[in-house]
Amino acid sequence: MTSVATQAPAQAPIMLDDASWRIERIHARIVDIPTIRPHKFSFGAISRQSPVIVQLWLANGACGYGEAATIGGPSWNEESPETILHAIQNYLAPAVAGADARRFAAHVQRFDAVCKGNAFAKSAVEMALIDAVARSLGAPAWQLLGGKRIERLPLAWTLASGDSQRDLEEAEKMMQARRHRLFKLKIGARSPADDVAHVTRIARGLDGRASMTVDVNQAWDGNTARQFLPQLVEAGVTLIEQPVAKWDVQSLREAAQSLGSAALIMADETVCSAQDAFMLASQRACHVFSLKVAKHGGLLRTREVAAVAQAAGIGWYGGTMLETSLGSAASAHVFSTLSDQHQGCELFGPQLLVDDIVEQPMTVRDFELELPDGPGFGVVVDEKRLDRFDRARQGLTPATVDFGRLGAPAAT
Ligand code: MUC
Ligand code: MG
Repeated sequence: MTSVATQAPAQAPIMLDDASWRIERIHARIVDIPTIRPHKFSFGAISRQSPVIVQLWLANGACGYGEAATIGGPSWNEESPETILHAIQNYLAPAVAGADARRFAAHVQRFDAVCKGNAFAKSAVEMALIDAVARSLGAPAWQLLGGKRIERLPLAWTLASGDSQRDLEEAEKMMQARRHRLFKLKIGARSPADDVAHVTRIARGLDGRASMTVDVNQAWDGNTARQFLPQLVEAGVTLIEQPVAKWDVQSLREAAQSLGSAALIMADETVCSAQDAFMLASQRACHVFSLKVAKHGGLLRTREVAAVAQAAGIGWYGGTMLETSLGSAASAHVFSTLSDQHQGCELFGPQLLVDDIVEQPMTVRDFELELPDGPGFGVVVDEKRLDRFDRARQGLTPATVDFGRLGAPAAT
């Protein structure tokens, strides 16, 4: 069935009677968009992203959009495009159908009552609610999120082709184009010694013209971290993301305490809820939180985690789950309302995909992302491109993750 979304015109009439804010319809779909090259993590490689795109219509005619992207099916965390779609269609959408869209906090609470976990799925519906209400008001979403404080953020690019020379050529291109001079290297798939050699090669090629961080995506145990983190710092790495398993808070804390001022330790997979944030802060287990709208369960929950960080003197970093410009713009709106104790952001997902689903992506100028205005998230979804990548229309199979490094999954 073709769902023709009618996006409210920029200057939608502000309907004041309550009935006009009623949630009339919610539609969700998986879209499969190839990446421009393989993107390799410690847990496997991807060659496409499969975000779930939510459309939500209000009685006043406004249509809002939300997105939840995860990586490599359920190999980054427990959620996958298929579970996200299932949770939205069968539990989250029915939980708010017919309700007043403006009651965001009440809906987030309702989501938790009907559905434990599934933060990625919840974030997509909450995002669409906020977009629809903001569009109805003809306002930028940041006005509903506390107000804009930051206009632009340094924008990181992730080097993850799996080949040092190719990574260096990519970095060179990005610096020439004045798009990126902050590079995040994915490591953890090679042996630690080979990873240190790779990082050293990249550092030599960048030759002080750019900053370098790494993301180990949980691949090292405490002993490996103890032995090899100093070598990464020696090679010029200034921030290390999730070096150990998300549950291994003691090793994370030890790394943060031992590296002192030489480099920052950032939690990613460990910090999902505000309670996780409080636990990490009370144990002084890291210096920075990677904020991601998907893993916190929405824009409001992202602000909760950021508030714990600010109270504890912990910095924040605008993380991504490699969303299209829709989810990236939504993240940019909430990041724009936060404190200036940040390490930049990595909302580069749209450039990793062969195509986007919006008419006009956000602007990148002089190595920084310009945080967008509205109405809504400030991007206009292109229905034709959305349909082109719609899995239901293409019959595409879910993205596969190359388990080369991890050994083929046991035959079932
Ligand atoms: C992650 O773990 O940080 C962010 C950038 C990237 O390349 O992967 C994501 C996920
Ligand atoms: Mg990470």
